[in-house]
Amino acid sequence: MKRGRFITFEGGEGCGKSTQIKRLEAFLKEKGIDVIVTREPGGTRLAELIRGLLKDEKDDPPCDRAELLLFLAARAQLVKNVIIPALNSGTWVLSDRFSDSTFAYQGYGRGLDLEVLKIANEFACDSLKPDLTLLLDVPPEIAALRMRKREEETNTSADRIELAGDEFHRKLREGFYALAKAEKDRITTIDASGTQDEVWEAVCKSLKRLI
Ligand code: Z5A
Repeated sequence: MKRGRFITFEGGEGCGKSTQIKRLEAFLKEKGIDVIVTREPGGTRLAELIRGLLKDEKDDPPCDRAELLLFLAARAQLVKNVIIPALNSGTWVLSDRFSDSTFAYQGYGRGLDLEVLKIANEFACDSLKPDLTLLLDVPPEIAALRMRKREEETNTSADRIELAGDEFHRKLREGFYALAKAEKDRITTIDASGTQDEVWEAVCKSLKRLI
């Protein structure tokens, strides 16, 4: 049995990950490839409960270290119960965020020690690494416009993490650039400020080495 491929999508909020993942899922299914989509935090019952705590707890919001550990607990559960079994059975896994988000948000964004994060993250995900990571890069102003439009359309409001200020989002973007620079073979950066079709074209191009 050939192991499935593990592809992750990363970037700041509103960069268009979910939109492109849906397209890729449909594209792979059309090619006859078994594929599942997961998201982080989330993807199992326990991890979805943790997601609720992380995004919406306003009365007793997690401190930075608690936030890190909650993300990692959700990841450990998802990796063990969903991702590894799927990959071992030959199914491809597309994940809306994975470890790079922890380095970008909790490391570069919140300022937690990157070396500690590395060890803790490897423990949580049993050293699993994506075969390919697509970093959708979009200027924060464009992302903010998209998010506002979506909030109006769906009548929702920004969550606890989305409410972090401009300085946080600047550090976050720089963090993603640093991660991409350090792992050029795994992480492909895509300009995601164009139309959905333009971004999809770039996604397809970067998939060539896997398909
Ligand atoms: N987080 C963390 O801190 N540490 C971690 O380890 C992990 C996560 C794993 C999860 O939030 C939060 O957890 C996230 C990081 C943190 N923090 N924040 N904030 P989430 O899962 O709720 O949301 P998200 O991951 O940030 O994604 P999102 O907001 O749902 O956006 P998206 O998936 O990247 O974009 P989208 O839904 O595809 O598109 C957004 C809107 O733009 C939508 O209306 C689309 O129709 C539109 N769109 C998409 N593409 C385009 C283009 N090309 N042009 C114009 N409009 C577009």
